[in-house]
Amino acid sequence: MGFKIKKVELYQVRLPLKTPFKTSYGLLKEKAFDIICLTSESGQIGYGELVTFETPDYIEETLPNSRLIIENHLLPLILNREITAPTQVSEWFQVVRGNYMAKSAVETAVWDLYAKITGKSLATILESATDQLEVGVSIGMLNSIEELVQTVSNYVEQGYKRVKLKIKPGYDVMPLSAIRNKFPELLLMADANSAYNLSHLADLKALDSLNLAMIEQPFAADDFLNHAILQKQLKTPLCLDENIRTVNDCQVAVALGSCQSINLKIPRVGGITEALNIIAYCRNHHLSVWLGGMFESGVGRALNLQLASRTEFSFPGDISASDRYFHDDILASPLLMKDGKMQVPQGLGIGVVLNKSYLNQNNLSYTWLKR
Ligand code: OSB
Ligand code: MG
Repeated sequence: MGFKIKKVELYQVRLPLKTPFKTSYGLLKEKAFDIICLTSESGQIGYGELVTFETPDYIEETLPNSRLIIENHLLPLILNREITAPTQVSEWFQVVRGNYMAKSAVETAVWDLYAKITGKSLATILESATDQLEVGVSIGMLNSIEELVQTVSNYVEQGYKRVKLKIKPGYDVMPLSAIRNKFPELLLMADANSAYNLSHLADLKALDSLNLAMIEQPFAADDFLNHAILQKQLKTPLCLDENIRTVNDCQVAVALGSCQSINLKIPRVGGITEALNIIAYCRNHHLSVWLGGMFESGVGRALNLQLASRTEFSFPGDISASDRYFHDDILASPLLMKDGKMQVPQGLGIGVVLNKSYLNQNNLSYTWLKR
């Protein structure tokens, strides 16, 4: 049974963060993102989130570029074309190089639409194994150690099962030790977002005694070799985030020994199809895989919960409740934590309902193509 996409609409949204988030590369005060709505000839609607940041500081893609790629290069590949399986879409998108987040926004919307047309929950289609998940929280750099330890305490009290701290040279062993001293048993890790190089070897080795679950992305986004050199000198597992866009990147990482774990973000790998390929590869090659985040709104967050409820994901992901980031969300009922767990949406498709009046009041909405 196939279907065709007849109409594409877009909401351009900005949600202020409750507190600014500081990383090794900058300060984020507000998350801009788009919600892409694909309507089938039967009138059903699939949602996808375009998570790309406005500045090319996490990876090279930017929000305005992603919009152009979607409009000029991706939509023409799918509009009015018979779709029988959502995996076809990622195949058609291969003629467009890179631009994984742009591809993911459209591809995930097709998966949602496919699930809705076949009358299923996307959780079921993605082989979800549980309806609730333990999750972690990612914490930006803070000005004082007291504030940091207090922030960690609050999250632990709220039920977060793993804490990730953003680090950079000069902000690493001190804040991490402060957290470790207060919480000797906490599942704790660090994320450098590429802030280090081989000249910082001593700084990185100093983290090895803190019993960290892993160190994420110390070196540059295209650097597999130095990650391998570092991994040989650390007992703490390394995790790659920015490096991993395809299964092939995982193959390189395994061949060289660049990491022991993958932070999998659906948008960073171009969508669900490649995410599933990467999960299978990790399973077969003894790489641990866990689900990362991009400050998603409810649409991307619902999908993250659904994929992360597969059996391969035992390490708590960066899938915090939306009230950890935002005052408002774009869903009729926001995704919140209950008894230390996040519920996996079980309704049709991605299983969430948009708050249309909020979206229409606060944001730009327009129709791209109508045929
Ligand atoms: O490096 O994992 C990262 C957020 C935006 C961009 C990159 C990263 C992050 C996070 C937070 O660490 C993830 C989240 O909680 O959504
Ligand atoms: Mg990261």
